[in-house]
Amino acid sequence: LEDQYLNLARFVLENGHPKGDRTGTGTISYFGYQMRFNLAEGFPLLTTKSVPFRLIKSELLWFLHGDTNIRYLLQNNNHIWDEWAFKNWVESAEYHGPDMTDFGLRSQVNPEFRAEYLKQKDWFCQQIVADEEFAKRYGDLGLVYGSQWRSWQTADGRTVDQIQKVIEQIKTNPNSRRLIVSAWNPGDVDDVALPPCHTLFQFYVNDGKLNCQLYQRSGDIFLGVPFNIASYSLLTSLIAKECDLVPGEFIHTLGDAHIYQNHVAQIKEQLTRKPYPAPQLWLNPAKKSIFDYDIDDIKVENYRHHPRIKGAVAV
Ligand code: THF
Repeated sequence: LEDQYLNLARFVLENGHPKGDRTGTGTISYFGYQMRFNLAEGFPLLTTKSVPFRLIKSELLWFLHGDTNIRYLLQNNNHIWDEWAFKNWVESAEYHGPDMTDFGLRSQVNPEFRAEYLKQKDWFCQQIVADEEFAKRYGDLGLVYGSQWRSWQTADGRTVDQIQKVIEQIKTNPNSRRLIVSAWNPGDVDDVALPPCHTLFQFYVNDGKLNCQLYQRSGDIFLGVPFNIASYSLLTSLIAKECDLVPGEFIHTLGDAHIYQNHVAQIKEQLTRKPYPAPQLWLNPAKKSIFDYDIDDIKVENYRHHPRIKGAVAV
């Protein structure tokens, strides 16, 4: 199971080329790659480093609730989307703290700046949790996954709940070739902080199994992709359960598959490690609708893993 990921990392290290990027960090990049994870073999949470599954669950539940405000994430001690909201705050007229221009890159090269940045971001996060009004103004990431999945805005002013609709279609018309959810809205992408990386996914029902393929336009192989694999495998399992199907394959297709230059040492270290058997996913049998799950209704069991490997997130 995990070999699919390790082969990707090895392949991009060997065959990728240096490529500049929006964040200024620099990457090794390869265009077009596909992995297949058979979910019958176990749950594809990587074991060659510790991957914090609690962050994956709370992020997915956040998407599924249609929520786009990082307040819910912070209440669950999940900080993976902080930078994007923090950017809104420091660029606003209300912010009077130290200059935070280009904080992503500067915090990686300048330890003094990093300390100040972390202090400001800490204060910001506390404020989001403590003050609902502040959270409304600065915690919202706008038209990100939650909103595109659950309330896609149409030209004539309606909204479409793509998740609800695709589940209904899987139940009533499983042979459909239109079992698609799109997060990429060309009318919006110029107005959002971070246009969706997981652009589009499609389901396919065969032999009582639910398969899912994701097209991801851009994949951060060291930090993001392990999250994305687990997140979509979880989503597939949740929807399969609601539709009385078993999870089949998760097929992960990547566009720009890249390893950030400041993750190369980490990924090489990871490639020296031998995978453990994959863990299993546990879903509370009392829950049926995908919209009813709480954090504690979802668990991984028998998760044996190598130690954590740290890497900085490019902003
Ligand atoms: N930006 C970049 N540069 N890479 C991404 O993968 C990415 N995401 C989301 C939005 N912007 C992105 C956020 N997803 C981590 C993991 C996933 C993220 C963002 C950050 C991360 O830092 N993971 C750490 C653990 C962090 C912790 O414990 O708090 C790790 O070691 O895995 C694409 O989805």
